[in-house]
Amino acid sequence: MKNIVLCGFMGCGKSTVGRRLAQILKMDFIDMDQWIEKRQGRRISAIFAQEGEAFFRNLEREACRQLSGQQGLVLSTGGGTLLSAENAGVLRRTGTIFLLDAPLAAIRERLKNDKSRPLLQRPDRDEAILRLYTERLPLYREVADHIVNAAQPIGAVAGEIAAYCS
Ligand code: SKM
Repeated sequence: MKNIVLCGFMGCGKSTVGRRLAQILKMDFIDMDQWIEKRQGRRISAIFAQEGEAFFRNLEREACRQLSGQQGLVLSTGGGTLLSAENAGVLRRTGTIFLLDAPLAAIRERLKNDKSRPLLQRPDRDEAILRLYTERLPLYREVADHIVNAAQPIGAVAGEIAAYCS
């Protein structure tokens, strides 16, 4: 079976849905942010602070190359991974891309107490979420093979993707 690649904005549920989906389909689950953190031995927030965003994007590009070489994966990507046409092309070679399309209000709610996102650690956090969401949504939609309504409960989102894949 092709890899299942989950894409979408921070807080849309990629990691939680991915873990559930992998259980349902008996596939391996990899969270790309965690995969990068493990190999780097530091948190993404530290990578951003110590090396800058461009360095992180290179790590992401390398992760896409390596992980697209594996099979049978449910892969939850970082919120910015699939904004790169190169990354999308690499991951699509061996995978199908699903966008978890969550409404802005749900995203705001899920990100409310989340301090782990370097792009949102700023005084105008609310405006930053709105700006990034508005900029990114059309790009996510363009790159996705399928769009799933992520406002549903986790089990329903995972079930919908599993049904596409079986
Ligand atoms: O990959 C991390 C990182 O914080 C960047 C990011 C983004 O650009 O939306 C989302 C996170 O998953």
